[in-house]
Amino acid sequence: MKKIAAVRKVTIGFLLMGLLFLSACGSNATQGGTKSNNQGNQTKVIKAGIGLNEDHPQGQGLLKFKEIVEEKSGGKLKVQTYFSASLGDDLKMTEALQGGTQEITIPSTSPLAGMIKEFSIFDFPFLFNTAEEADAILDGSVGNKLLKNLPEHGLIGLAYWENGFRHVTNSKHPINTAEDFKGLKLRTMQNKVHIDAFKQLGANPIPMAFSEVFTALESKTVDGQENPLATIKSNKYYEVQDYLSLTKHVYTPFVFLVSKKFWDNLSPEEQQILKDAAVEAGKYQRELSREEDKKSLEELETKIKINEVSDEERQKMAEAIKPVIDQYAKEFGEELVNEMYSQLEKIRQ
Ligand code: KDG
Repeated sequence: MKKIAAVRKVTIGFLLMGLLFLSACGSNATQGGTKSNNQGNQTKVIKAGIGLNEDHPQGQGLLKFKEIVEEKSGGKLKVQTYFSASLGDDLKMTEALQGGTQEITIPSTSPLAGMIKEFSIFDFPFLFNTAEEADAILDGSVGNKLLKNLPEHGLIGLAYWENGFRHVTNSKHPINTAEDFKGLKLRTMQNKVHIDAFKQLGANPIPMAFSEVFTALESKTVDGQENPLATIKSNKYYEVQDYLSLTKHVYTPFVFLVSKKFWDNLSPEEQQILKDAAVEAGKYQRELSREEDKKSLEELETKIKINEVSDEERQKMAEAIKPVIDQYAKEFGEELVNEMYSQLEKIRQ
């Protein structure tokens, strides 16, 4: 009898301790983005993950976003930042937003074309001559039309940031002409316009996620890759590549995404804070990206053999790829594509 009473006492003791522990945790737990302190003041925690490093303009832009949001919300919105694909690559993080297990990511539009094919109109090689042209199209009717397609995919698009103009690195030979692409095993983003464009130039495109690129170059699974200068520098591709050819063959935007599941639970004031911060930090990020593009070129000149590609040869590459663009323009919708081209024509007048 005494023994049973003793066991009962111990069990009740453990149960009480367990409950006490849970309630203690409860007051500081991160539950679906919301945390409350002992005074019951609600703080919403925002998990924001990106693929590039903290030192990259994408990382610095995210830190600027965090600063603005926490300042404007008086600390009621807290941004937890995750860099270098620590939460996974663009597609994995985008799916996490759709599932509501992550709140923010800023992927390149190219991998998203698998979900919203029209995003790939920005992947047409040699489309933009300057970053300012890209800003005008992205921040204009064309860019906004594409953002409006996102909610049906469980995503909210707040702004476009800059990944930048892409150039080719490889371990075989400098690329001066379209001919020089022949037989090169080139890593591309998971984007069919990029894949078909490089195939059209005679290269052997191998799509893979961003975080796999360095190892693929180092192990010579691929001969080369293409990215903006800031990424080639930040991810130290010069350690495993010999040639950098300034092809400037395509411009890649980033799109600032929020989980619709999270967004729909925010107040209009909180939504406005995130929207304004994404746009303001985006302006800062674009400026930083353009400065970093110049600085990276200077720095890379001491680390890898660089060659310019003449406009004449870039023109020949563009002509060789044109059949691919014409084919995809039909698929993505000629009305939207023509709206983009006519706006570009106006800008260039
Ligand atoms: O989030 C970062 C990636 O979107 C970006 O680096 C993608 O340019 C990219 C690439 O080559 O995958």
